[in-house]
Parts: sequence; structure tokens; C-alpha cells
Amino acid sequence: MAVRVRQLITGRWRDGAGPRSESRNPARPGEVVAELAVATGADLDEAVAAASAAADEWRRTPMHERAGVLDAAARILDERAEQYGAELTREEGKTLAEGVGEIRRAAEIFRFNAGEAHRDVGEIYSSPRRGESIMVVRRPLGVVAVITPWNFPAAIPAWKIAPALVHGNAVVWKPASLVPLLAMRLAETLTEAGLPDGVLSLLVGPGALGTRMVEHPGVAALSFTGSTEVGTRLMEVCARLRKPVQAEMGGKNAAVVLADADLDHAAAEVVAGAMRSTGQKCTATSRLVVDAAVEDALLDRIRGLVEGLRVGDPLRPDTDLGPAVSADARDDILTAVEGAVADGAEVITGSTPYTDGERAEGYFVPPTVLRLTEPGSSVWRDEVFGPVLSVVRADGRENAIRLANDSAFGLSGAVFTNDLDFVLRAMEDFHVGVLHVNSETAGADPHVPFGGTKDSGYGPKEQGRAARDFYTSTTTVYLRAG
Ligand code: UN1
Repeated sequence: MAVRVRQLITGRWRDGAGPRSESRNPARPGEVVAELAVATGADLDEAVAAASAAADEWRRTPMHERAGVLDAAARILDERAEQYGAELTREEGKTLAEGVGEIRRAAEIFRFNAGEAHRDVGEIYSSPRRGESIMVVRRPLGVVAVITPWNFPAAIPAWKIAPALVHGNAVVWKPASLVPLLAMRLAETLTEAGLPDGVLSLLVGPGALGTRMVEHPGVAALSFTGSTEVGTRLMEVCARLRKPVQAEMGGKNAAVVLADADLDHAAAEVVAGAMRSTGQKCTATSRLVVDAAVEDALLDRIRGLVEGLRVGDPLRPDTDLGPAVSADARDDILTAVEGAVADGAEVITGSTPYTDGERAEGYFVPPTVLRLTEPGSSVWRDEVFGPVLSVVRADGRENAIRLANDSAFGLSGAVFTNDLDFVLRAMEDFHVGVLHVNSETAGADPHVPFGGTKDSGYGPKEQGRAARDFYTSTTTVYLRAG
């Protein structure tokens, strides 16, 4: 039943030189999903050498031809969305609809980036000198390292790898060890689509391999998504070696609901933002700031919706909430909830661990809503990365904005109101990289910039046209006839 996962090195599929590893189904931990031998530093050296050798030919390949590979990959992903989506669900634990949806989303990301070949435009400036013009040309960075998390095993790698490739870079990719099967599926898709040997390498291995990858003299830059802790460490390596870095990290995203909001709509969006994908998104809604006048009415609605969520095997089509990704993740979430309750949080719903049946056997956690008497506790400050929503009451708009900004993070935020004045105020004063007005905090369209501020993000934004700024460097050319 388990799939044999191989590494992609020098264009060949083969075992890593390291020890055996596996991934398991978090809904049924007895079930091994994938088996592999992990990659080592020697594998990395070979991959980077092959990438460096392939990079020159790849960057000289017309952008439209590079885009053709991404278009073909998008078609393959669309054809296999059901199969790969089910595999994603088995390996990561999000629901089947979310798993299949994520594969289709990765296809859409490939298609958008293929379209960049039609849209690539440059800059020409007037010159103060006769007979001269000034232009800006772009070149790829060379071999870039891509390090990705387990929570979006297809979409996040797609939105890093696709722009890297279309702008002419070669890629060495280290995905999270929890999702090797999906990583292989994505890399297989690109090789089947015609990507030349060596342009992409897949290396599944321990965290230390990621550090080595970034330190490797053959690697020019890093695009990272993951925890703020690991991201900061890798950013320090990049700064020391003067390599460009783009890091997407944690979030502690707030939704603000004012008294004039449509409460049914706000409740549904807040619950979706907090609970979809078991809250395991850096864009998930984890804080709710609600105007005192509607606090009880909103919490009644939220409680009703959360208690209606069906928690169970994510492969069943009627499941709303799958498990946490691992035993450690489950334990961390439960510990955070216990700590909050010990600190005096009131449980609106959830919090009691499952003790029997399939939900105790798998890494399931109950969707939980906590009312805090005041902000500042750990569950308010620290990322929980699970289906846990912490609620505080706001007295007035000033106070609501202040509470929303009361975080070291600044990835996404939401405001629910029809008050244009407040919306305009939020656009200026709510310090987030992504602001939703009357919709939930998660989500990232492929054609628009994505990324956070404060502790959530560092370096140029991802996705859309913004991706080019990271994956290319510019030369300003003063051009005159000789
Ligand atoms: C989304 O909200 O659909 O790791 C994407 C994360 C984010 C991506 C979120 N970098 O959860």
C-alpha cells in the first residue's frame, strides 16, 4: 500500500544515500503512506552540480518554451487532480475537497506563471545625453533553493517553483519530510511535462540539509515558507553569505467584527477562516476581536457552526475537519488550549481531547473557541497552528484596531463592517500584508502579491507579478552606439 518515494537528482529518480524514512496517514497512524531513503549532503552536492550545469542552457531557452513546460504540467495536474488530491489527504490530513482543490490550485498557479511569458515587459528610460537610451534588463539568479512546509504540499511549492523556472532559474527543492509523496508527485509532473534534466532537484531530508542547501556555494538565493524560528535562522545564513532571501513565516491573524456587520455572514467566514484545513494555515483566523455590542450574538452563531462541524476521516466526503498533521502537532495544540484554560480562558466550545474511537486513534483535535478576559496570554500571542480561535471584546473602533495590531505577526487580517470610514482606516492602520474586507483571513490568488509584514514575512512578496522581483536581478544598461 505504501508508495516508494525517490529523490530527483541529476534528472534521475533514485534513493537518497541516507537512512530510511516514511510518512503516515495522520487520520490512521498505523498506515504508512510513503517510504523513502532520505537525501544527504553528498546527494545535495550532486544536485547542485547538475543544477549549475543545467542552469545556463535553461536560462537561454526562450521564456515561451520554459512556459510551455509549466502549461503542460498544469494539464497533467488537472488530469490527476482526484488521484493526487486523495494522496494529499492521506498524507497531510486536510479534507478530500481541500486536497483535490489544492492540486487544481497548483495547476492554476502553473498556468498563471506560464502566462508570464506573454506579459514580460521591461523598462526603457530617456537619457539626458544625446544618442543614448537607458534600459533595465533582467537575468535569473542561477540556482535557487526552495524550502517548503507540509501544510500546502502542492500549492506553496508550485508558487515558488513555477516563477523560479519561468524566469530562468534552476531549483533545488527541499520539501517538509512529512509530505514526501506529494513532493514526488509535483516533481514527477514537471519532469513528465518536459523539464530538462537537472533543472529541478528534489531532496527530501532533515532540517540540517536545508541549512546546508542554503550555505552551498552553488546556491544563489532562498525562498522559504515555514516557522518564524527556522526562517530567521536561515535568513541569518543568507545575510552572512549575502544571498537574497524571501521568507514567509508565522501568523496570528485577527478578524475584527463591528456592531453593524452581517453577523450570520461574519460568523460563517470566521469559522471557515479558523477551522478549514484544521486551522493549519499561516493565514488562518486565530484571533477574533468583536465589538462588545454584538459579542454574545456573534459567539452564539459561531458556537452553533463549530458544533455542527463533522470531525473525522478526511477521505470521507462529508467530513469538515481532518486531523492535525502529526502526534507532535496534536499535542502542541492540546497543550496550548490547556494552558489557556489554566490562565482563565472561558471555553465557548471544544477543548476536550478525544478519548475513544477513530478520533482518538488518529491525531484529531476538537475545534475550539476560547473567550479571553484580556489579551496578552500565550494563546493570544503565539501561533497555535490548529483549529483554535481566541476571542476578545473591543470597546469601540480605536480599541478594535489596537487589539488587531496587538501581535508580533502581520500576515493577514479581516474586518467585517459596512462602515467605509473604518475600512479606509483599516487599510492604513491595520498592519498586515493581506487585508480582507468582509471575507475570511485565508486564501491567496495566484495573480496577486502574497506575504506578510512584521515577524510574518521578509523580502519581496510572493506570487503574481511580484514574484519576478525576487527571482531576477536587474542590470541598468546605458546604451549608446559606439
Ligand atoms: C492560503 O491561505 O490559502 O503556509 C495560503 C501558509 C501560507 C499560505 C496560505 N503561506 O499557510
